[in-house]
Amino acid sequence: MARRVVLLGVGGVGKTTLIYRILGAAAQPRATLRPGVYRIYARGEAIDVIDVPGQRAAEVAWAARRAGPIDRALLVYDVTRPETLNALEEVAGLFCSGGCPAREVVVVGNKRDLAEELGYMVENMSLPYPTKYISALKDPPEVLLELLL
Ligand SMILES: Nc1nc2c(ncn2[C@@H]2O[C@H](COP(=O)(O)OP(=O)(O)O)[C@@H](O)[C@H]2O)c(=O)[nH]1
Ligand SMILES: [Mg+2]
Repeated sequence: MARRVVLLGVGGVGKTTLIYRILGAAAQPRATLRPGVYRIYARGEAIDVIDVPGQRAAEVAWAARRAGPIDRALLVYDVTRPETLNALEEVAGLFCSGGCPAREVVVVGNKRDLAEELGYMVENMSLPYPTKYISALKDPPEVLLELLL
């Protein structure tokens, strides 16, 4: 069975942008299994990347729970918008309520490029998971791919 990675986060934080940049990096052909599920092959492994629809926290969390067991959940927020980190706390709480369906959870602070331009960045101090800061727009695809592996 393919490794399953789900991206969670409220609308506008850059989930789809991140997936499309990674798809561009996959050396082998990929297929869209159904809307929002992309299969890629990287380093000899099949990975299904699941882009959960929804704008609000509850919507996103429940859509993700319906996806079944997950190897890794990437909790994505926008480092220039503190409210997206607050919303992520709500998403994480609902997604993992009564037992987390993801074996691993990683927080992803996106839009680091924009934060550098603005001169401030919202760091994750509230969610107790390892955190990576990235730019889905500017980082090389190979670096972004590491988030899935
Ligand atoms: N500056 C900057 N903009 C980004 C980055 N990632 C995404 N965006 C922009 O943020 C907006 C929302 O992105 P999208 O991928 O649709 O977010 P989603 O709703 O989480 O899927 C788009 O205008 C993207 O171009 C980033 O790393 N840096
Ligand atoms: Mg999207």
